[in-house]
Amino acid sequence: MNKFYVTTAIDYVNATPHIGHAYEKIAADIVARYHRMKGADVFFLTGVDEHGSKVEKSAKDAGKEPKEFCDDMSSKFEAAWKKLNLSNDHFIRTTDDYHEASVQGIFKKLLDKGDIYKGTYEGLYCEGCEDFVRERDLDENGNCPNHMKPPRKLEENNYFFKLTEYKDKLRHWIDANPDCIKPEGRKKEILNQLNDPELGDFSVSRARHSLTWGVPVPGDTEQVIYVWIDALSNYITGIGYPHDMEKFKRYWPADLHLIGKDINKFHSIFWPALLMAAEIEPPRQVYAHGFITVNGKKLSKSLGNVIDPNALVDEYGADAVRYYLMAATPFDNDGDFSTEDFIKRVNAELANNLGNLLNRTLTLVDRNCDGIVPDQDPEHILRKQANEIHVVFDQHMEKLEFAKAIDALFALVDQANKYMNDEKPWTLFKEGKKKEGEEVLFTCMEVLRRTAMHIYPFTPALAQKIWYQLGNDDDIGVIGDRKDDDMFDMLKPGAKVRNTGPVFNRLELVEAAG
Ligand code: ME8
Repeated sequence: MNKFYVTTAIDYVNATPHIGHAYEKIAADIVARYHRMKGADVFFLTGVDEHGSKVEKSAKDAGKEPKEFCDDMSSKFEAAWKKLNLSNDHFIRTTDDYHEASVQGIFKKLLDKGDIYKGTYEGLYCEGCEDFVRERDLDENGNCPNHMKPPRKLEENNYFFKLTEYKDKLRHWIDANPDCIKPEGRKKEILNQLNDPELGDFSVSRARHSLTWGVPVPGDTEQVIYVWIDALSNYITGIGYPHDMEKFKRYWPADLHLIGKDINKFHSIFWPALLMAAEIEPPRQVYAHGFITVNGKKLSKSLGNVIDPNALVDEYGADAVRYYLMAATPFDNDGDFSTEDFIKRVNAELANNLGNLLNRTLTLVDRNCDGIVPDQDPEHILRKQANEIHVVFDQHMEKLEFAKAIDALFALVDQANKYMNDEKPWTLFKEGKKKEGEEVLFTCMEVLRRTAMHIYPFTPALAQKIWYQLGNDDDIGVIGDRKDDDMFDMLKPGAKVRNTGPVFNRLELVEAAG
């Protein structure tokens, strides 16, 4: 059996989850559900990043001890992801004991090997990035362009990682594995950075006097492990490194690290280099997605445009939010969120095009076929189109072109609606052409069945409702347990359909939620 290991970035818990965080987690869930349906042994990991100066400061501002603050914030992330119907196999917290112990073990291994050494660092540190920044990258006001805040000067004795030893190896890894960094533009960005002579060894610890909230460096009470080393390690500690090596070997290397474009360097340079140093295979693919914006602007507290995914789900439901975020934005680029467009699109596609096709079809089956799936399976052109869509859909899904996959699927739904309008099965039945009428209904039901299977990773609850209404019984199980092999010829003549009302209720705009 194939395995598929997919991860997300782990979010800083300095603030509550926003729609950008949700976007990435939903994408990973879609990938996980898609591969489970393909029959793979999937492991889907997500979680939270709890250490570092940013979180330490937020805890202080909230008047709480860091651990207490993290407990509270982490539970908010976990609850938000449950609400969005994420099917993660584990939720990792970087304050988990097994994780901290493993991070110390990795650090010690590299220290013993000489890949980590002691030195002095002097530079500008941006708390927002949790990274050193270069003077020439600051804006005209001396601010970090990502966080619009000035970095602070830092001079410390730190431990360093010998990145310079690994630059050639990284280039070789990228050359030998053309898909290891995606999209292509992000790969170019990494190659440029690797060719920059200024990219040298980087600091992997902080002096305890400047940061206390972190994993202690083993054997040095004065130093704390740099938050990025701690955070990146989650991808291996979360599947058992080194406490459950059987599980680790089952899933590593990661098939897909899903991350945002702002943290590509950490994942496509630092992380594979650290793994090489630790003699662990690098991941198969790092995919750096675009950002969700609102009115073309970055989500930011000061602009007051941060959208809470919980409020959206409460008002409109998880399926609608999942669907819209993936359908309306190109995954490899930035995409804008607008509540008006969200409502319009979801109503048009899920309620009208898809929901109405099901409703019309089942009403006609009730009226003309005693509510029984007819025993008519014509080799209609739509079936051929559905087969083609199956291939196109898969091609897009493999490349994480979610919006294109959805477009392909809805082209088929549109075809089925048109076919129903053209063929007018209600007239065929009236004219006594029962066989012809049944053929039209069977074909539409077949399209609906396939659509339900394809759309399942995006809108699992909606897909299950369609599945159930089409007359699938418990012996067939829930739709997510279906495997890709079942994609063909599964409609069961003789099954009783369940026309129990709209599978997707039209949304009405609620001002407060958006
Ligand atoms: O970077 N649209 O955490 P984070 C889409 N802890 N994605 C967005 C986004 C937006 N508007 N804003 C943020 C960190 N993200 C580290 C990661 S991983 C070992 C450590 C994405 O809370 C962002 O790009 O700042 C990242 O992938 C994730 O949300 C967490 O961001």
